Amino acid sequence: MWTLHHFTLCPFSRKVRIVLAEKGVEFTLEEELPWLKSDELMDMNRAGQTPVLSGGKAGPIADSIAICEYFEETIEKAPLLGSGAAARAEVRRLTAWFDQKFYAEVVNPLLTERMFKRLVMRASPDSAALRVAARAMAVHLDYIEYLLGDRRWLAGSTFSLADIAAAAQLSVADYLGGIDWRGYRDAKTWYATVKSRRSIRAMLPERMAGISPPIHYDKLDF
Ligand SMILES: N[C@@H](CCC(=O)N[C@@H](CS)C(=O)NCC(=O)O)C(=O)O
Repeated sequence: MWTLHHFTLCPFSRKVRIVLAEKGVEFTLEEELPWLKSDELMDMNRAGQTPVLSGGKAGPIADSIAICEYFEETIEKAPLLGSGAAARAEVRRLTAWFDQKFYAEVVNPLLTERMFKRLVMRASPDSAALRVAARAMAVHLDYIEYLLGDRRWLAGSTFSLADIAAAAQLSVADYLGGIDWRGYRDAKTWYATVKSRRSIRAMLPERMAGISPPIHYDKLDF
């Protein structure tokens, strides 16, 4: 049985959890606080980051992209990269967009200001940094609306890893109170549809001790 070493508010851990659930892979969860750099985490991943998957034939596998691609290559069920080179390129482009750009501009600042400073540093959030993240969030929501203008899913006509990467990042931003959905009808409808998938819905009741999400966070109709 696989074990996923994850952190509840790590969007990369969430992405892997959703992929494993979509593909029907059984796993247990082991919580890591990545800033503590436990010996166990460092032994499995010299980068000292979550997620890491251990216990299977190939474990440990570190890095969410390596883990997702491993299962895409080994399990045929629920293909997540699309068919054809051009479709796969678009899925990979948008997955990287959310993993890198959205994380750097929105989720990482929110995690720093609203989670790390509060729980670890016992410091107040920097309101200027939160305003910059809120402006970036609005730009990203506009971009999601633009993509959905002529697509059913973010990367095209089928549900893909791009939707999962985006939903994983957005779910953490939403937990941290970083999303004002008003005015983003298409993005909201898409997120409500994604949220209602069993693979994502199962994660939403979880809470991080010391930080409560807004009331709408786990509501499918929000
Ligand atoms: N590229 C990595 C990024 C993983 C990552 O940044 N994880 C964060 C938690 S969300 C972490 O462990 N941060 C601690 C650190 O970088 O030292 C992946 O896709 O798995």
